[in-house]
Amino acid sequence: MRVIRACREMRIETAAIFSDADRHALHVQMADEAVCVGPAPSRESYLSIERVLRAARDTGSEAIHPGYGFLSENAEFASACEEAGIKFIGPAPEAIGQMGSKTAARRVAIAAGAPVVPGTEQGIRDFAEARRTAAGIGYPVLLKAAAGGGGKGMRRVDSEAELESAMRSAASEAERAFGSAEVYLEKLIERPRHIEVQVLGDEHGRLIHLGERECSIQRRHQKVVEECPSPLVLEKPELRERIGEAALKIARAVSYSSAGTLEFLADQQGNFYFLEMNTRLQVEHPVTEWTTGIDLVRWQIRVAAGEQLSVRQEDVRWTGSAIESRIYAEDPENNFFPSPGRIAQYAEPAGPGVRVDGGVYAGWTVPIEYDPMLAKLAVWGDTRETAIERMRRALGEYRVLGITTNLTYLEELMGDGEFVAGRLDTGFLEEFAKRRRAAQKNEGEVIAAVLAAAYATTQQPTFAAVSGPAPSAWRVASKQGLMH
Ligand code: MV4
Repeated sequence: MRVIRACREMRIETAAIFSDADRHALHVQMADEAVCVGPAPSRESYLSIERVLRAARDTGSEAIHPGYGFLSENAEFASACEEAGIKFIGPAPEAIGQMGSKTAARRVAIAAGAPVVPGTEQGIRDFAEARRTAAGIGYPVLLKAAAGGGGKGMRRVDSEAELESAMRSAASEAERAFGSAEVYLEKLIERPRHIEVQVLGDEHGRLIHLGERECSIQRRHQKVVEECPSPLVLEKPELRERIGEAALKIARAVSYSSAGTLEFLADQQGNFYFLEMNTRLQVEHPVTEWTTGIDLVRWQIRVAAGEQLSVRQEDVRWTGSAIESRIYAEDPENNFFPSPGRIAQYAEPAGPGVRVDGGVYAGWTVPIEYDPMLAKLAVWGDTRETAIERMRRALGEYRVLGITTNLTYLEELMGDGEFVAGRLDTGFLEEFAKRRRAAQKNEGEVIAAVLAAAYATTQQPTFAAVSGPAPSAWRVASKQGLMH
């Protein structure tokens, strides 16, 4: 949807692909034409290089935007596009390949003089080497999959006694998930913040950074809320330039073109370390677009067409605060279990400072086969406080009936004292869950106390004693969990 919108504004015709499970998806209706690439399992459709390229040829496409996920960070796919004479809208296959190996990415960063987490530059070959290196780094350490990213195959190791079995399980998980058992070691940073930097380059060596995004609000390596600026940058404005410069050093070292993101961890002392690079457009790009006024997808397309990046680093200015919430079809009261199904009613929020990047409509059935993200809601405000209040307002306006969503949960999050104070780290959502449970328990006790008191004074059984005027249909639906 995002790519189709950019293309339409540039008068570029679009052809979408879809799997059997996505036959009725919104992007299929929105594109100028659409081609089925196979059955629901992504291996046989969206992940099939052959089928995607055939669809491109059949539609006479000149270029492919890979979106995010699926083949977007697949160097083999980028090469195959090149060989087929179809422009891959993204970086060169070499840059994707270099960053795809997390150990190679660390070596690039070290050679470029950027700060990296203390750890190994190569994969670990055996237990003896693991013991030596871990002792050198100092416990606790983190075992990671070289071909991984996103947290899979990661193991925390607190002492030498745990090292051998952790290595065995990390390596076998890595082999199963990524087809490579290579693992490496890093010093564990306790409760870091996750801050990433957006970069944008052309194919003539121009490269700029567009500042940071705060991405610490995650659950099981799924981001939930992202913002620009990071509250840490609001506290220490000089951090943006330092972390931006570090990102540029690394991106330059692989001659990066197109849009890319460098992930950093920031510790409680204000140090930051390069973690890995994502060589694609990211889900959370709207917050950067909004604070900088730069259309990332439009620029991806322009630089892929060979244009020079006309925005200079000194032209980049950041205005106000932007926040994005990811709207998921999931049940926060039931361990965030996916809640696919038919959307009975659907109404997006609107008004000042609100942007919805959605992919759903009333009457559509959220397929069980894929990620249950329905939409992204982004807001802008002149200050972080204004943006938070606007997000709360917009979440309250959002109507999704028929399935369970995280809308109410997000609304609560916008009112959380720690969030509002900007005290964020990667443990935030776990702590928030504890605060919620405590509040829910307290709410239950208050209701019980009110009912008891009402009965004591009126001698009338409960509901009639305490209920006011009859509630509206919306409110009844809300209380019964039919809404949101
Ligand atoms: C770490 C870390 C602490 N120390 N590395 C998780 C996903 C992957 N991209 C890297 N991750 C982490 N690497 C060291 N040396 C903590 C995490 C981490 C994390 C990072 C970003 C956002 C959320 C996270 C949640 C748990 C752990």
